[in-house]
Amino acid sequence: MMSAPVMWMRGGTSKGGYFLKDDLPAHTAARDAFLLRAMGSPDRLQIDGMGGADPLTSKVAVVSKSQRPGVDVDYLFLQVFVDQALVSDAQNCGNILAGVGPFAIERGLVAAADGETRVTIFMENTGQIAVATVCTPGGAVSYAGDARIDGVPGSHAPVPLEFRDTAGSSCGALLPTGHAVDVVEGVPVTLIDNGMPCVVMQAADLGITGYEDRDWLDGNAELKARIEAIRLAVGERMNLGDVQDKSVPKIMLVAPPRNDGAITVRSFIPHRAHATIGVLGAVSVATACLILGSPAAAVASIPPGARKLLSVEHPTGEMSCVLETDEAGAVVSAALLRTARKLMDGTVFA
Ligand code: NQM
Repeated sequence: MMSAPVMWMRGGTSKGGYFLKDDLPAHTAARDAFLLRAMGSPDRLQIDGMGGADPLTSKVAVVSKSQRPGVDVDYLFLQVFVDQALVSDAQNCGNILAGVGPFAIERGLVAAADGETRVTIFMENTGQIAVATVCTPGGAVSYAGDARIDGVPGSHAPVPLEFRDTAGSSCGALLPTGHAVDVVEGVPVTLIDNGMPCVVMQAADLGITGYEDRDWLDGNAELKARIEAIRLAVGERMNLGDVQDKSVPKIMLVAPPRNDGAITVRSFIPHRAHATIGVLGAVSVATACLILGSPAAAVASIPPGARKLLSVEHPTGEMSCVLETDEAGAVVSAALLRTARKLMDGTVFA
C-alpha cells in the first residue's frame, strides 16, 4: 500500500485532491495508478476511494514551486475518470484552479502578505497563466467571507481569477478551423477554445429548449449519442487528435437568456451534463457570443462597451464573466469570481 499527503478542497463548483508534485510518484504510469486507486476508479460509485462518483468530484491538482520568471507555482490538472481506468491531462480546470492559490500558501510555496495575496499560476495543461487573489488577513489564508457563487451553498472568501492569454489554449487558435460556423452532422456549430476546447451549438438545433435540468439531460440517451457523434467528428479538426478517451472538447448547448443574463448554457463535460458550467468553459462560451454570425451570437444578449459583464446562465444559477475586448472586438482578458474551501488535510492510502 502506498500513501501520500493530500489536502481535499472544494475549488469553485468542483472538488478534489490537491497534492504537492514531490509527494506523488514521479513516473506518469505509477502516478496515474495511484490516483485511480485513491479515487476508487474505475467504478460508477467510486465506493473504494475518495471520489464522489461524479466527474466534478473526481479531480486532482498537482502543484509545485515554479522555476519560471514571474510565476509562483505550476499547476497540473488531472481528470480521474469515474467509470474508466483513465487519468487525463488533456484538459485544464478553472474551478479546481480556485483552490490552487490557497493550497500553495498553506503548503508554504508562496509567502502570504497581510490582507490579500496575489498568486501567479502557470497552468501546465495549456501552458498559460492565471492570477488568483487569495484572502490572507494577518498573513494566513482565510476561507470565510461574503462571496457567493451559484452551485455552492453559503458564502465564502472571494477568490477572483484573471486570465490573459487563454485563446487557443489546446487547439492552437481561438477558432481552430478559422470559421465562425462549421456544419457538423447537419448542426451549425462554433469550434472554439478560449481556455477550454468547446463545441458551441444551439440547443434548439438538437431538439431541446436548453432550459432542461441536469438529470433530464443525463437521462436522454438519444441526445447524448448525437452530441458524442459530433464530438468525435470534430476532434481532429480542433487539433485535439482522437478524442475518444479525452474529456475534451466540451459540448455547449446554448439558448436565449431567461434571467437578464447574456446566454443560457447546458454543458456536457463531455459525457455527463454539468451541474453548473466550467470556468474556462464559460469563458469560451462567452467569447463565442461575441463572434459575429455564430450560433451563440444569434441567441445572446450582449451589453455594449469594451469591458463586458456577461452573465452565463446555467442549470443552477449563473456565472458572471468580465471580458475585456480590443478595438477589433477580440477578447483580450477574462476575469471571474470563485471561492474555495479546505475540507481536510491528511494522508490518502491507495
Ligand atoms: O472549464 C468541468 C469544472 C469543469 C472544468 C469540466 C472547468 C473549466 O467545472 O475551467 O472548471 O468541464 O470538466 O470544474
